[in-house]
Amino acid sequence: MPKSHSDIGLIGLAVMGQNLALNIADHGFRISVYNRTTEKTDKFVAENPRTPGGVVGTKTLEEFVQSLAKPRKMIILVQAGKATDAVIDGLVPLLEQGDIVIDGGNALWTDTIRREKALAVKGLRFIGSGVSGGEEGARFGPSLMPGGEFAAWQELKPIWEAVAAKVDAKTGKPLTGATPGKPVVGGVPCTTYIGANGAGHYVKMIHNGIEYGDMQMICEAYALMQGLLGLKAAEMGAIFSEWNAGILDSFLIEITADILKQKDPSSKKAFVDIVLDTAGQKGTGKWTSTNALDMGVPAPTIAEAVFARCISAIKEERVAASKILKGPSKKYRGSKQALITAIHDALYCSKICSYAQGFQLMRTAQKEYGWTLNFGEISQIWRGGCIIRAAFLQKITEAYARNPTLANLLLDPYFNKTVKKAQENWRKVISLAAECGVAAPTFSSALAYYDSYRSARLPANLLQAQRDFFGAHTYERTDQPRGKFFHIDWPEPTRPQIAS
Ligand code: 2AM
Repeated sequence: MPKSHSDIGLIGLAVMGQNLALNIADHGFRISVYNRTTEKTDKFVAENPRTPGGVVGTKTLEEFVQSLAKPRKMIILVQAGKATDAVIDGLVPLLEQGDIVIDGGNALWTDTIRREKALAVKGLRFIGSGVSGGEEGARFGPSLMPGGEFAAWQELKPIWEAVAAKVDAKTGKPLTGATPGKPVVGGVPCTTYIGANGAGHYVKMIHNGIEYGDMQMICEAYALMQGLLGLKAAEMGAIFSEWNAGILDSFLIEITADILKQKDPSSKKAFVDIVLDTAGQKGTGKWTSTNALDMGVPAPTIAEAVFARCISAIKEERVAASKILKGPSKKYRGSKQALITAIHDALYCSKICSYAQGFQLMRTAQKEYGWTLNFGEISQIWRGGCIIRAAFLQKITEAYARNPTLANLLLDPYFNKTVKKAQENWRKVISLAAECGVAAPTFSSALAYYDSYRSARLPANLLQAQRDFFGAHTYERTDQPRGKFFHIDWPEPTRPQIAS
């Protein structure tokens, strides 16, 4: 017998919304859809007449709400920010106690905290869920990071687990091969309850910050192979393919290999060579870095990745500067293969540091916001569906299984051993980059992070003395317990006498 009401609804039929709606319908759930511009709804419904669950088009929010089974579950997938608030404001008067509103957009986690609170006062439940994986992920299995009331999550869980990406239970490798109407069967779903209120959107933001780091690090490996070895795009494409068969096996390395092998259809040149070197950004990397500064957590590699996009954006200024500012003339004359291997190792070590920073951010945020994050589960749900999916995440999952309260990924025996073994190559690459004038901001910042983190004593003793000198900011002593503060009377600094 056909259902009288839909299992779930979705508002916002842009690319992500359409794909997620079809994914949900493919799993046998009946879904109602609504879009501000009705023509989009009509077109979408007309184009998808036969799905296993069924897609129901609605023309007004009232009709949309009335079409849902109670307690109602509805996903909002509109532009983050004002549009989300506008949709929520439109929905609230139409909803009943216990209904569940799910924001699947890239919301700022503090907005999610605010919205959850405001809706809770009205007896409505709000879930902020990170959705990662782009268009393809939304269609055939994204990584889903839900936060909000636990009981509300349990009601959403069957749908979220069904539509999420799946990985093999033993190897952690993504299960692929889904086609329209035929989703992947079995496997471990890439979703889990993250925590209260804004936890899901916070973790999604960290995912994106890490993604910024991963992308920039790959670009630096490319820049180094090009700058130090003069390799051409296709040759580098082959190298990235090789790397993708090893520990760097990941979605981003795989697409990099494909991009580097791609020819430009009009000029027949290597495609990357005709793409202008200015990168855009939508803000989640910046949010991650701002949050790192706000919480006082060192995440320099992720921030460097954001700054690298910023410096890329000032193209005209760089072109002008390139005619004035000169670098070194030194060229690399050593073994090609040895340097390629060294760049591989530098990339892997830098990646470990970048992830270590992302996880440290989450560790501090959970204290700040009263969440209990499960880092092993978070790394598990990133193994499939999302942009940073990688074999490497299995190593992180294993690290947190060994020690759920691990202070820093670098301290895990596997990562410690890996960096120890590879650091000579890592350092060699960074020295060469400096000597030959190739910018490697995230590689270098990751190494500085590693060297700072492993230092029992940093030069901050001198810094604190400076602060005590000019501002009487006090200092702690190495021969006294922590928390006792001292100040000494400094001599007046000699200032130049101003003639009267
Ligand atoms: P539209 O098709 O009517 O523009 C991405 O922009 C999605 O968000 C689209 O589905 C868009 O609807 C929707 N959207 C943007 N701003 C909105 C708003 N203020 N209210 C409702 N939907 C909005």
